[in-house]
Amino acid sequence: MKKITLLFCLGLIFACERAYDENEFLGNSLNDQFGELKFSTPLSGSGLEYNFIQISQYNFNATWSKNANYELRIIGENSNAIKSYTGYDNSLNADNSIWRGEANDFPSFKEESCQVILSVSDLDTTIYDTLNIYINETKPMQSDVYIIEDFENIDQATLMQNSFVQFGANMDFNIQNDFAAEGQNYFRMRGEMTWNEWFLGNLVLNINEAKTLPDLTPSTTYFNIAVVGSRQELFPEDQFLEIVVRETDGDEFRTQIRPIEWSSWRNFSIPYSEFESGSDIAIKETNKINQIEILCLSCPGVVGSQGGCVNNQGVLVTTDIDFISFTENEPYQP
Ligand SMILES: [Ca+2]
Ligand SMILES: [Ca+2]
Repeated sequence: MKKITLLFCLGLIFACERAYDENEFLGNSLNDQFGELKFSTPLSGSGLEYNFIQISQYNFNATWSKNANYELRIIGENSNAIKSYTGYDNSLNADNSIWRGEANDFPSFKEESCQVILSVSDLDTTIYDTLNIYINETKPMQSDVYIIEDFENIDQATLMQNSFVQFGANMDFNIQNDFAAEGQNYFRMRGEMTWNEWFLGNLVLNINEAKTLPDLTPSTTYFNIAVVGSRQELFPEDQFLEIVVRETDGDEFRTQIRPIEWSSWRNFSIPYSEFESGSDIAIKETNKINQIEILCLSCPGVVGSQGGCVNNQGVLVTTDIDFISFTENEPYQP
């Protein structure tokens, strides 16, 4: 009898515990579903000034009344750089909003004012809070970045001394200084092929002694380049870049970014191991790289029977580039 009573009591406790858990679960869920969405503590950061040289990471804080979808956006007022965070939670904290000064993609942040916008949404309401901060010092360059060309400290004639621009309409292969991915300058590769030719022009970068790479492992090395098509979102069919890496021993390795049909800067970090060679015996030796060629190509605006794309007539090819580098161990972080 004693045993039965004990079992009964245990059963009762267990049942009560289960009922309590269920209630709690229902309560949270009901609150998440039907409770009013409002901030409990407002959006705050770590002061107004952000110095990523002195302090490597910051985070943001806020709490709201229930679990809901949130988006935090940090927007650089001059650069238009964006860093964003999204999730489903009832707070921003050191676990879900760590910021080391990086942007989602190019353009990178500058020393500038930034607006921080938090939006939290349930099925029928979106609440906002905002904050203004200032970046005193941008994030330090990650380790093991080998910059090949950022177009900041080179003049047009020097840059183009080994390069070639095809005959065509509106050919524009020039350093530009509006809306760069990084710094002030980038390189425009633009034009229109009015005859049956895919190749518009190239940029040939010789790697001099000062820029010679160390002997890096191809499988942990990335080739990085910022690329954007037309800002007008009018893209010719099949415009692309071909990238050729050459070594002193005559080996060459190629890859393509194809097609290019987006209108804001994107960083491409291509594992060097993915570059292909036509030769079975070519060996990638980064310390022997002495030239990088970037070719701008597009389906020409001629009829299909000639191997072209008739819809490309009158459409400008645009494959702008910036910040060409190699990195070791990880992709370049804009
Ligand atoms: Ca640049
Ligand atoms: Ca080689």
